[in-house]
Amino acid sequence: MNFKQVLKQIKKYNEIVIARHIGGDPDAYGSSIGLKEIIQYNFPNKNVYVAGAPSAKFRYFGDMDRVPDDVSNALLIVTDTPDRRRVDGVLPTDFKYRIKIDHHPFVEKFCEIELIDNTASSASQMIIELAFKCKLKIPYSAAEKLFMGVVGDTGRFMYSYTTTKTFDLVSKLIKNTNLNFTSLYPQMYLRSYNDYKFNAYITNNLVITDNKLAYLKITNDVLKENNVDASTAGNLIETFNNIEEILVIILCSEDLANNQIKCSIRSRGPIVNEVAARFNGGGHALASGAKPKSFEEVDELIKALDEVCADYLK
Ligand SMILES: [Mn+2]
Repeated sequence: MNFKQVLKQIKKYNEIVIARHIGGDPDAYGSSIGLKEIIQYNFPNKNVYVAGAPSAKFRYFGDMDRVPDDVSNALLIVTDTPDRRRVDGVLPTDFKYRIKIDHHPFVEKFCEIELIDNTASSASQMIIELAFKCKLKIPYSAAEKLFMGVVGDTGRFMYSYTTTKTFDLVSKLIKNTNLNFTSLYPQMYLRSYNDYKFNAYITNNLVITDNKLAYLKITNDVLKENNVDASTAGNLIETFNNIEEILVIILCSEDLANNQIKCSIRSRGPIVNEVAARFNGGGHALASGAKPKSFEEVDELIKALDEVCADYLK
């Protein structure tokens, strides 16, 4: 783990592109855009771009950039992404040099420098650490994004990989930038009434097995009837993490546009990312996603998760 090596490469390149994983979440957006703003602020002559698809839900993080066509002399920094195929918007092999900054369990090496800390709560936490260790100034707007990234991945400092280091770094971030962090929560947690109604639909239709696995298969017709998209269920899944009768929950939404079923999985104990990896997915031990191709495969995935729950309960 060497943050100084990262700084050395940042200093070397005039053109820097920062990418994160597809289906960005607050940590993905926060770590990539936060890092961009830090580099831009400390090295105003460099051209720094953030890559990847924009998201209406997370537009408060700011806009994505148009990445130059020719990046053969540019540095790529990928945050919050363990594997090449999940990088959004750019092809790592197009770049001159690659750096990964990530907190997921290791999947594959595709960068010259791989800064991996799977004890870190979030990639945003690692960017805060990078800035402090390398004595880079953190502009206010970057502090906002990095704070929201940490809050997103830790569930407001609730999940188990929230450590004293998380609190130390965040505390220092707030002090150094005089961050008004409570003002950031409304935009993060505001939901539409329609989403709440869909939340009620999920609550009323969940199937719960004897092994405390809850699942719901949501067809495109149901999505249309409820006026939501294939990402909505996944965005609501945290609200089902505190139900006594449920140990693991999987919500599976038909995603016709991409010819797959978008599955989000959350657990309060059983390890779920190994099963997710067998169905075109992965992620954290207790928070994963998968993208099987059909509802037949979804049934296999549900069965495998039910077995994981059964083993856990023994
Ligand atoms: Mn993350």
